[in-house]
Amino acid sequence: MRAQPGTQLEREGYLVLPGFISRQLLERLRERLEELWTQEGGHAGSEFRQEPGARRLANLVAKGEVFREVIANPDVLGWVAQVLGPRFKLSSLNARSANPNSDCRQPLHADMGALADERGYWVCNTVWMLDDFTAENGALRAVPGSHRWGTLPQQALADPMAAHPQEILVTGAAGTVAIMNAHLWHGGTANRTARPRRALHAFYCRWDKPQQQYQKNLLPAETQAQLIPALRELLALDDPLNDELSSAMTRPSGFLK
Ligand SMILES: O=C(O)CCC(=O)C(=O)O
Repeated sequence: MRAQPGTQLEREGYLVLPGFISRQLLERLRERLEELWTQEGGHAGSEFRQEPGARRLANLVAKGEVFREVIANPDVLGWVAQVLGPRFKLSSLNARSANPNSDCRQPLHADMGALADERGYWVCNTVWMLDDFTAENGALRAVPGSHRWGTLPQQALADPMAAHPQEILVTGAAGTVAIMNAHLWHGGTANRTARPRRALHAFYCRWDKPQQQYQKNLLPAETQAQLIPALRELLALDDPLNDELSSAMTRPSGFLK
């Protein structure tokens, strides 16, 4: 089922679900991410992208059972289906922590530089807030309705870094999940507090598009062998079309491309 015209997700391009992550899951996610940041050190995020002003981690499906729970959450998958239709797959699972006392912010962008095509929307992100998202600590900014404009910020704006007159901040308490049509113009803002602002990005794409991170290549064979059929399907592990599309991806997508 597609998002119905008139629903907030279709009209504004995002939806905020407060209190979605249980206290126990929140703790497990924070603990595992901090462990990985310590273990990976200067390489953290390098399978995808490293970013000034933020700690990142990539390829998280390969890095713990707890992350496989996240990507397969049935309620989230239901919301994603409202954007992408019934046939979609995981594109990537990354973490991003906006560094304390940093001026760094992101340009407005659509994920993968994606524009909706003749079949409709093809990218949907879900932002799992592991800390409070506030006006001071690097909450996401977004321009409501921009997923329907058929143009990208770098084409339409003189300066995608600048504040947009229609932008809003997507805030929420730790434990909130935001579902976001990823054609929506959005970006991270500066964290002016003394504590990191951590989030997971479980990113999905339509069945006929390449994954941002080719899961079959990135997941160790032993992990793949243990996965239940529903997860294999979500990760497109047995999908020849995905092999063709995703293996042709030569470099990760940047913000503006
Ligand atoms: O973590 C965030 O606030 C959003 C980051 C984002 O939009 C991105 O990295 O593409």
